[in-house]
Amino acid sequence: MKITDAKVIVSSPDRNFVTLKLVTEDGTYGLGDATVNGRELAVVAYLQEHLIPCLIGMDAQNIEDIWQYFYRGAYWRRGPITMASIAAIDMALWDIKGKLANMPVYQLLGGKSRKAVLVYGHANGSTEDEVVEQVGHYLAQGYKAIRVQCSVPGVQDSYGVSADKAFYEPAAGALPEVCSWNTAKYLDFIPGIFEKLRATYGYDVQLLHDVHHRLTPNEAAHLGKSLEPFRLFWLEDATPAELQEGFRHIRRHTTTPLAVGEVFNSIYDCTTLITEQLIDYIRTTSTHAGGITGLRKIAALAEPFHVKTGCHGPTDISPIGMAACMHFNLAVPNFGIQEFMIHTEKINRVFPAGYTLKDGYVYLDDQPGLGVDLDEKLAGQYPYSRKYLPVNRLEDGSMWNW
Ligand code: EZ4
Ligand code: CO
Repeated sequence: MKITDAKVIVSSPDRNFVTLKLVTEDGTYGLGDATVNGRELAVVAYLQEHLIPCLIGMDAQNIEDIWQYFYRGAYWRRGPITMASIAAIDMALWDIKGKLANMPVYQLLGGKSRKAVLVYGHANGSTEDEVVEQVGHYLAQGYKAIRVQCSVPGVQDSYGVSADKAFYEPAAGALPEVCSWNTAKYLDFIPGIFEKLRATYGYDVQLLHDVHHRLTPNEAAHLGKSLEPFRLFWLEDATPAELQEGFRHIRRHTTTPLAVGEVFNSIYDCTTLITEQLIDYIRTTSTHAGGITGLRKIAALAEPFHVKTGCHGPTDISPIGMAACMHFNLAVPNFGIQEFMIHTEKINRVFPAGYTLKDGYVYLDDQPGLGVDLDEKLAGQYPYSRKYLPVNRLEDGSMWNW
């Protein structure tokens, strides 16, 4: 079943998305997500100039071989741009295989290991009271797990807090917004938020928090300890993880569960973290870590080491990337949780998707393939516009991690 056509579609229905469409000789098509927030056109060039010329004429049925061809065959391996490009091809090929087999992709991955996918929502607020109210709002909608972010008094533009409560989107502007950071103020403030939340709502709801790479391992260890009484589901990205060994120190000092890996793009980014059992959840996601094939390799490594999956799922993952995660989540044995952000109506019209949220779980319908389409005509009405993620500086002006 030869691949006869490949097209990269860039559109911006409320935010930028890069979508790959592969067509086979019998007219079957598959869709893949290649969106790298703030660096979109680098992936477009990589796909158009370097991968698509090799892809035309290949047998769409050989998913693993095509994955290996673009991974091993690149000479310059790994990296977010390469792996997002491979991810889009991989997703489109799983979509095609599902359509050819007349089965949803999760069936091809071994079938359902659970009835539905547990997801977490995002409560954020500028004050403690607002956060408490927002958590209540998510509980009322049936969410079982909620990530909580709050503005830190004295810190301008704290991560994860936005005016639009349903749709958090950090990418904006003609140039990167400059945020500020103060570790001492943050460490002082955050445990009180969780104390208040437990006092208000008890321990039945799962609470999560994202540090967004802002602490050193020692500071992270301290925060993990101070949060222990409030029994978080996880503490995310406590420190940057280019140095995987950095997590040894955090792990030794706290029982707060640790999650990391949304910016990872390959299994080699997490071998030490997984095999030394330094984390509890691995956050690699389909769009950024080589598609469903990449995720399966990482999850298989993680399974014997008691590490569960917790795929990244912000608004910059398109409904196609989200569906790829959902099929994987339904089938993978060591599933933990899935991050889930509601896309806007406009996005959902461009990408009509076959998954639905109900009472804190996402259900997949039984459409063949990934179950997401792309309205190309509508997508064409929303042209790309350059957007950047923010950057972060300390109060003395030093660059810090956003
Ligand atoms: O900052 O997706 O857990 N979620 C996150 C996200 C990321 C954005 C970056 O593109 O950390 O909000
Ligand atoms: Co995160």
